[in-house]
Amino acid sequence: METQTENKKIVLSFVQSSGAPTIGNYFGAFKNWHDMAQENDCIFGVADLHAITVRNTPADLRRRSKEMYAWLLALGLDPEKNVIFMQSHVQEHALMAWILNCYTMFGEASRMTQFKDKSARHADNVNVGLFTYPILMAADILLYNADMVPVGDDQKQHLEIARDIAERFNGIYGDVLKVPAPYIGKKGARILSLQEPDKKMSKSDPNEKSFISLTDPDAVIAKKIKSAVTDSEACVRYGEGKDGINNLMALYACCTGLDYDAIERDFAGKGYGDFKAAVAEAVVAEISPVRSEYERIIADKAYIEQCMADGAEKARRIAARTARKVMKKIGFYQI
Ligand code: AQP
Repeated sequence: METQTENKKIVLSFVQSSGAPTIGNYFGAFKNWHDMAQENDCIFGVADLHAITVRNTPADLRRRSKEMYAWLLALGLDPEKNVIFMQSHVQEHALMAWILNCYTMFGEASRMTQFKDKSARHADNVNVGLFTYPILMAADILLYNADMVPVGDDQKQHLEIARDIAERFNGIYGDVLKVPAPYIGKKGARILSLQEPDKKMSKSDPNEKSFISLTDPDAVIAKKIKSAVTDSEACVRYGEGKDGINNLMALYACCTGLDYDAIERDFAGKGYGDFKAAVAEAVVAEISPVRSEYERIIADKAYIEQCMADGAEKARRIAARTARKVMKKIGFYQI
């Protein structure tokens, strides 16, 4: 996809290679990506540069990055039609991030809630990369002239700062960067932790019972859902003070397409045990075909690496053009 196809929007989204994807990633992002890829020009990236804001062993980072790339292929995203690439294979991301650092105010970066959450969780490693993460994300988005960026609710603030940075840059240099719009899917926008349902589900949560990973075997999924925190009312209904049940209802709705009224009707008079069993069955039915496809793809290293090389080449062409334009506008000496 060298240039934008007529009338199609450029849709861009990334996922960090910080662990196996969770059903939060799947419902909040991947399913929307799959739907959007049918009608738009899509660019999907594995954000391995973002993944080093927390410590990884080199072998783990390499493995996780390849695995996350394979998950994107397993979702059915077509590497010929879309650009699917590894962020670190395109050096313009780091270049553009540095440039945009200089157009971002310290105060606005300080307001990012994810920085506050993550620095509390990784108190022994509050590095500057964790702080400037949203600026690298702005670079990811702005390099590709994205019209739309489908993200989960948790990333909305980062998208807003990307828009602010683009507008500031354009205010100085003219209409250089495209200001992207967020796209937050209605269902699955925020899947919460199974153990602390006032927090979002995260793949790097140290408590493994808090998330369902797409690699979890069926029995583990059922066990994790069975031990999900609920409340003492024993009534399947969506309401205030029922974060745990609300979350399970959201998951069930994502899998079955039912709305909350229909779920309440179906489970009227039934206890949480029955409901949790139904949620587990629905989640397993939803993700097991993707997992089988992933297992097929991950065994084919040559295919994965060929897709990565093709994706990087396509991404580099677009990113290099934007970076050149930006550098020229700023006044870097060009030869
Ligand atoms: N719990 C969630 N509910 C809905 N959407 C979610 N996303 C992540 N968690 C949820 C969406 O998935 C996309 C890719 O996310 P990411 O991996 O790049 O970053 P993240 O938001 O930081 O995800 P994690 O799982 O919490 O990663 P770690 O633990 O490494 O920080 C994004 O569109 C995100 O909105």
